[in-house]
Amino acid sequence: MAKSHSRRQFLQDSTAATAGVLLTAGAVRAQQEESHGPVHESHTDNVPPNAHEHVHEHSDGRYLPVEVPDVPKLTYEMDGGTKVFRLVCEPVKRSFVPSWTFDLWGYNGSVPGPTIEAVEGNRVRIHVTNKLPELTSMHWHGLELPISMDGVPGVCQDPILPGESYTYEFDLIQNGTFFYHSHMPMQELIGMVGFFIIHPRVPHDPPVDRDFGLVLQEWAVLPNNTVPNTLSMEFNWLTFNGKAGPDITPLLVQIDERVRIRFINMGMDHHPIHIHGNTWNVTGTEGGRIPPTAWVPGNTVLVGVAQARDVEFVAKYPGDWMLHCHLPHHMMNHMMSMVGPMAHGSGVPGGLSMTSGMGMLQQGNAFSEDFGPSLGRGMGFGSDQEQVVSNHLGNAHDSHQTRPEPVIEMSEMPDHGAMKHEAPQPSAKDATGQETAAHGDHQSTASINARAVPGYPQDMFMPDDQAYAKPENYGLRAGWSGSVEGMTTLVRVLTPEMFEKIRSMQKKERVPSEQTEPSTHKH
Ligand SMILES: [Cu+2]
Repeated sequence: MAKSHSRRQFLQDSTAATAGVLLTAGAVRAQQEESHGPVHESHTDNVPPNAHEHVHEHSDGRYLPVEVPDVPKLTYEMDGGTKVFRLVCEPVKRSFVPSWTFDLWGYNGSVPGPTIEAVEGNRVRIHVTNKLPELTSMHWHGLELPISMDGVPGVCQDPILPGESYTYEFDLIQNGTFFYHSHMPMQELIGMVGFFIIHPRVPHDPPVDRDFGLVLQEWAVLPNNTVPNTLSMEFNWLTFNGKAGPDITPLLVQIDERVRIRFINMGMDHHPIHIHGNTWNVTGTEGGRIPPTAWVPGNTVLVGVAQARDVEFVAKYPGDWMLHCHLPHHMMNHMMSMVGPMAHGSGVPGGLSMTSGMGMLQQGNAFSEDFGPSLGRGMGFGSDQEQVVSNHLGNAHDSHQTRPEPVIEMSEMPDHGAMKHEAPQPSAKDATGQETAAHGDHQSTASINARAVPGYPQDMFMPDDQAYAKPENYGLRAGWSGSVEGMTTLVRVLTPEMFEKIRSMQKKERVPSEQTEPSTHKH
């Protein structure tokens, strides 16, 4: 803490005095390392984090850029005193985790859309081009602007038809965490949202050393589909920045740095975002900065739909701290709603009906006799018909002597592999040379008579560190990936030595990693 404070004090005295603005340690380092001015985005699906860590130099001053892992920044050109941005609405393919690629809609080849950063007092012009097969429009969520710029089709403007463009232009009179999104609700749910960060003209006190952004989204993808079902009210993929754990790039900070994390939520659920081992203050909402006297300490912040929340804390404790939505189902990947035998190792008895898998209505409308009580919120396969099944894997006579024998023996089930354990090779080494956990065979981690215990199985621990080996994950404990799924990532509080080591690994890997993930989008 003392170190951090003195460093900030030093910067305050030496740098900020001349620049007229306070620059933090990270910004100074970035300024030294990276070239100045906007760079053109590559629109790759997996942009290395911090690839855009640089300080813009314009007449409006400098700011510490927000790091939005796995999402590119939107670049701009200057036209006189106006910042000119270009957004293209278009279909996007996005992998939440390797080998699970989905058909979404987003902006400039990215879901969520690229991050807009500007400064309070800026005038911005944003050209929005529609390359979707249907009409759209853009809403600037939380911004105070002329009604003609508010982006609601019909109410304030004509819709932007396929192939057409619309130009928005307005002054930024606020600062804080905002977002942009299509004003078509179903387009919001298929991905069309992005950060709109407005930095204050005078940095907030105390300044932060690291500033991160996470976009919260959720998806319902039926079995054997790649297109999210935007009608669903149940969700089986939960993402930060268009990635699901363990594929979300962790947030890297150094011990004693002051950290801000910004969250925005565009989905159907509210997410209680929780951090382990640290206490933060909620310092901002979608309405901007909260006065320090009204900051609320905590370790869980409820980020409601359409809300933004900023939290800040000093990273005092070294370690890899979980940061996750605490809804249990939001801590898992490709969940399928089902009643009956859960499967570990043998797969799910799928294939009865694709549409029944996530509770799509099949027997009338939402208010019909069948669905009225649940308002159409079906539970999916197996919940709407009586079946003789057991919720445990073993011999039914072991614990449920009055219950009939299950009609389906696990050994007879076809292996669909949907929930199959992906077992890493014992003693395998990942790309960073670390030993990976030898796990995978679930039977080996359960007690001998596990199948006789009603309720078994419940755990979903399926580590596969090798699949997620990258510089940002260097040094994590073997088996880490087993506990980082869904809307879950890590805040890695690192020693300066470890931090610099990972930074240098990132630089070495930047070019190869872009080559191995070819972009399908060329602009
Ligand atoms: Cu959640």
